[in-house]
This record gives sequence, structure tokens and C-alpha cells, in this order.
Amino acid sequence: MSPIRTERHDDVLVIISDNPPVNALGAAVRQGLVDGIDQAMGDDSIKAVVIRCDGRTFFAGADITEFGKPPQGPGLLEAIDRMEASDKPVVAAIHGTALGGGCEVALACHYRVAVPSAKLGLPEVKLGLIPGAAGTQRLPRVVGAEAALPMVVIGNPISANKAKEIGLVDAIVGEDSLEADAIGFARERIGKPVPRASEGTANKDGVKNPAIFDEFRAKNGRKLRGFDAPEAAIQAVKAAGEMSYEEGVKKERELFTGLMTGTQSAAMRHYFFAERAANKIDDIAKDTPLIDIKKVGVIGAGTMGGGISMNFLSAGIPVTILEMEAEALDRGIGVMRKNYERTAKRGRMTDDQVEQAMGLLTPTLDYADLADCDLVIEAVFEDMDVKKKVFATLDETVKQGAILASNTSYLDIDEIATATQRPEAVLGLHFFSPANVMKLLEVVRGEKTGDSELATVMKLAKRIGKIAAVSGVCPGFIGNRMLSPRQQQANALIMEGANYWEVDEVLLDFGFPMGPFQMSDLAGLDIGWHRDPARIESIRDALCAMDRRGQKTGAGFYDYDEARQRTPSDAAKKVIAEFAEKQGVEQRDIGKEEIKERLLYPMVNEGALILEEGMAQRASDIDVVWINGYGWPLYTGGPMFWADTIGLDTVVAGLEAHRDKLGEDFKLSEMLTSKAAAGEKFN
Ligand code: 3H9
Repeated sequence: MSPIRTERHDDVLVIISDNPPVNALGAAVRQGLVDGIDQAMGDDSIKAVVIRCDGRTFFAGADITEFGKPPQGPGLLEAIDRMEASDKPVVAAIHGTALGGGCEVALACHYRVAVPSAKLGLPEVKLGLIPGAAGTQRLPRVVGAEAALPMVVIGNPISANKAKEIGLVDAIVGEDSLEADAIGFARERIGKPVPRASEGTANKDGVKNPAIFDEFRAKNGRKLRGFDAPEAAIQAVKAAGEMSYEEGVKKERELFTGLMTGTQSAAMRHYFFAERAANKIDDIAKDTPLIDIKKVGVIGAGTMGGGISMNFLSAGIPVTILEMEAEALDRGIGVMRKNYERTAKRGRMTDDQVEQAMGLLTPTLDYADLADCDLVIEAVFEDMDVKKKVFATLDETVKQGAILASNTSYLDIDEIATATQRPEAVLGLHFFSPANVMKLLEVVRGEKTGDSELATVMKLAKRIGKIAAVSGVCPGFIGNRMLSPRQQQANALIMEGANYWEVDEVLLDFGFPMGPFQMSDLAGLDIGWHRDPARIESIRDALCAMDRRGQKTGAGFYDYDEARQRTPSDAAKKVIAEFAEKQGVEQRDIGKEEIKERLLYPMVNEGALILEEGMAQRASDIDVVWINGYGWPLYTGGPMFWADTIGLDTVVAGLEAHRDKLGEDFKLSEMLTSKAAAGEKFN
């Protein structure tokens, strides 16, 4: 049965798509649209057309699962060009999200009406693409190049009201009367000449002021670094002003096809599905009952506890926050308020919303106040004894049925659970700092963690805007466990003579936002330092002894100027060489290729070990963790997808070549070697 049906309302034909969950524009939908338009064109008694969708949203885009497969049925552009060609007015009636191909459908309609809650956008760039059904050519002709640029190049959707403001939407209609209002709107346009987006001239703003393209590049350069699609998107929007519509569409097609066949888009499409898969737990029944989370307790009002609390407050969930001392409690709450106020100052929150969020916060010094919480998260000092004491107290005070979570980044959740009489209630919720900003939530599943508890936190993660991935209990879980061999190799490499700034550069060039030595300088080299300048057991000790303690002292591995710009330091390089000599390590020249292989291949190997041990459900979960928690570049698809791209045999050969440098504890993953030998991939 076709997902498209039509309904007559006197002289107006309503074409309706019912293709759950998001009305993606697959082959059957495209065919149905063509048939619907043909029906309207072939029937003189039909004077106008409305296109709308059933379910939760207007078309949310092309069907991404069709990408990379042989095309079937009419192309999207062909289907929507027929709508625009019609002399009878065609109205898009938009609710939910009109995204990508869905927004292109709307643009090919002569008019667009939307409910206030609707959103419109061209997010193709987030899949490493640009719009491929004339979106880059129609949108600027309707709203101008300047307004089109952020929509096409950054890809964030805009609200219906904003769309009305820039001329993308013609009318805002009733939230509950979309169809009737759209039919009324269409009827008023019967017999009048129809406006066609392809004939619009708003794009000339980019011709009058061509500087807008370079200004846009300059303003967003950092955000777009390394990605191919945004530059193609800029070129397509620019072309809309310089070329005829037909030529512009050809140019768009060329750019689109180039991106579609490249590795970046494959990686980003992989990530799209990976993020959604990561929220699913294979061995838990879909109908597992969930625990209603109405109130959350957080233990610790430090940076972490405060940040964690803000996630819930922002989502409208009341939080009781506990500290040991009134002073620390006040300080923590002050910091939270300041963070919210800063967000408000930047226009991303209203003052009312700040008060609303802070109004949901209850400070306390008394564990008894946590008794009726449905979820308690501790964010106290990383020490097993301290954590166990906290959990024993929670076991005594918090109601049965509540979830008891630890924010530990490496401690054994199963051991923590032994401090309670209810290990099924215990799990890990590893937030990343700053916890109110970072997207990743590593959910640690203990041996005895209950299904309801686990399913509940996965659902809750979405509610608070986090991207969750499940890890089993192992030291460092997925993320930190894989960071460890990289850090170990970074340290080994500089001992062996690699320039530390080149180690950083290799990771920056790869697409990470920061290298390990920049990171150490930023964090401060004296974190956990024993403070005895005479005791030199590591490069860090040697640098701290010289008062090179990182950015805050103006020098660490690098030298820093007033503007905190870094330059490599000969002094630091000498310290490293001297320390290596003292340790009997001979230094040599090490090239960037070796640095890259030794930093990244052991991470892939560790990821494979994690899979082999069943600590991650799927390779793509590992990609989700590294992209969202550690800055692994999205356009490579994450460590496991990247390994698939370069070939697992290449990774194994590299690991074998460097094996004597990978440390005594290095263990080559059997899964990795056997997959490499069989020519298989992780994903
Ligand atoms: C495009 O349009 C190219 C054209 O310019 C050119 C063509 C020539 N296709 O996200 P959710 C699935 S590119 C296939 O959890 P939400 C999704 O995998 C496209 N499947 O829901 C999930 O499946 P499952 C441009 C899709 O309510 C289920 O639907 N458009 C697609 O949190 C529910 O999704 C986009 O990039 C799709 N297009 O969010 C928009 N979209 O249940 C992509 C979703 O098996 N989509 N699925 O895991 C989204 O941003 C969100 O899905 C949306 C809903 C905001 C719509």
C-alpha cells in the first residue's frame, strides 16, 4: 500500500503522507507524491493542493537508509519540480520538522504554512552532504543568500516564527487546525498567479555584497575546520546568485555527488545511526517498565555535582543537592547561578528561565532530604572507601525502588554496589566535564544492575539532552580505557625523541581540538604533583621543579604569551632530553607518520579488546563515546569506523611494526587480528 493517500475537500486536494516514524522521503513516498500531483493536474474540478503529513512530523528528509544503494523510482527533485510547475496553487502544511528533502518539498510548493511549534531546516551538512534536491538554489532565491547561509552551511533548524520573519513561511496557522487552515489559505489563492521559488530573486543580496561569503567563512572557520561539506554548501549558495536556476541546480548536483561518494559523508551517516543505536540495549525487552524520575538527588556541589544538577534543572526536573559543609554548598550554588546567568547574557536563556531552573533546586546538608528521590547521583572524591561509605548511607536513607548512581570515571561499580543491599539499583552515570555542556553520558552497567534501572537512565539521558552509550565494568570504562594507551604512547614518544609539539600537531591535523601536551598545560602540570622539586621521577616532575606548571604560570611544555598563545620551548625540550638520558632512553628523530600510528592504532586495539570482552555492545557505541566525549573528529566516523576505512590489516601491520614500543602490558586483540585476516570490518 502506498504511504501516500489523497482526500478531496471540494475543490482542494489534500495529499497526505503516512510513513512513520518521520515521513522520510523513500521511493514509495516520492512515487505517491508524483501520483498525487498528477491526479490534481488531471482533474479540472481540483483548483488547489495541500501537502501534509500524518504522525509526528512533516517529511524529515530523504530516506538516509537508501543512500549508497541503486536509485529506485522517481528522484526527489523530479517529484518536487512537478509541484512547482503546477499552475494550481500548492501549499505545504508543516508541523514537526521539515528537514532536508522535507524542506525542499516545502520550497517547491508555492506557499508554506506552519504551526508555531514547527521547525524548518537543511541539516544535510550534518551528514557530510549538501541539499540535493535544489534546496541550495531555491532557499536563497526565497530568503536571500545571507539568511540562507547559516541554514545550509551550519544546518541548524529554525523555528516557524523565525522562518516567517525571513520569508520562508508565508503564514503561521493554528497548532490544532493545520489542515483546515491550510485548505482555507489555499482556497484564497485559487486563480491567482503562483509564486515559484526557482524564480525568486532574493539571492541577489549575495551578488550585491559578495563579501558575505568570506565573512561567513571567517566567522565560522573554527567550527567548520576539517569538514568538506560546509565549503561546498557556501559555494552552492553563492552559485544561486551567480547562475541561472538550471545551472545552479547542476552545480548543486555536482557538489552533492562529490560529497555523497566521499568518506566524510559515509562516516557522518554512520554516526547518525550509531548515535541512535547507542541508546538501545539489545538484551533488554522493549516493554521493560520504567521508573518515573520526578526528583533527583546529587551528592557533591563541586564543579561536577553542580554541572550534573544543571542538566536536570534545565529539563524541569527538581534536584536536591547535598554537601558536607554549608560554605561549599553556598559556593556550589553560586557557581550554578552564575553559569545560568552567563547563558542568559548570551541570549540562550531568558531571565525567567534562569529563575525557573534555580527555583527547582533544593540545597541540603542532610542525607535524610534525599529519601524521596527517584535517582541519586554521587559526585564525590574518587576514592573507593569514600564512595562505599556514601552508598552505604544512601542504602539506609533513600527509598526502595530508587536508582543509585555513581559518577566515577574509573572505579569498579560492582564493588561500589556491594556497599548496598540492593545492587540492582546501582549503576554508573559518567558525565564529562563541564557536565552541563558535554553531550556524552557513559552509562555503566554493573553485573547486577536491573533492567528497569538501566532502561530508565537511557530514556532519561535523552530527556536531559545527553547522548548515552553503555559500558560494562572495566577500568576507565570505554572512554578513559582507550585514552590510556594513547597517553602512554604520547609520553613514550617524547622520551624517545619525538617533539612534543609534533605529537600535538599530529592529533590537531587529524581533527582533534587539542593534543595531550596542550591539554596537560591547560589542566596544570602540578595536579597531583608531590611538590618536592628535588624528587624527579617523570618529565612532569622535572617541568614542575622549574616552575613550568602549565598555562597558569606562563610556561609548561610550551611557553605562553600574554594572549595565551603557545610556542614550543627549547627549555622544555631540553628537560625532556635530559630526563630521557637519565633514564637511559636513547633519543632519535621520529616522524609524524610513526607518531600517528603509535597514538591511534593502540586505541583501535583497545576498542577491539573492549568489544571482545563484551564491555561495549557494538563497535559503533565506541565511536559515539569518542566523538562526543573526547573530540574524535566526527568526519572520520569515530575510531572503529576510521579503522574500517583505512583497513584493519593496515592497523594490525602498524601495531606489529611498533610492537616493541607499545609497552610491556600491550596485548594484541584477537578480534582485531582475525577480522583483519578475514578482510572484515567492525561496522
Ligand atoms: C536529505 O534530505 C538529502 C536531500 O537534500 C537530497 C536528496 C536527493 N531517513 O532521531 P529519532 C529514523 S538528507 C531514515 O530517534 P527524534 C531514525 O534512524 C536527510 N531514517 O527521532 C530512528 O530510527 P530507529 C536530511 C530516519 O524524534 C527513527 O527514525 N534530514 C531519518 O529524536 C526516529 O528518529 C535529516 O538529516 C531519515 N531521514 O528526531 C533529519 N530520520 O527508531 C534526520 C530519522 O530505528 N532526522 N530516521 O532508531 C532527525 O534529525 C531526527 O530523526 C528528527 C526526529 C528530528 C526528525
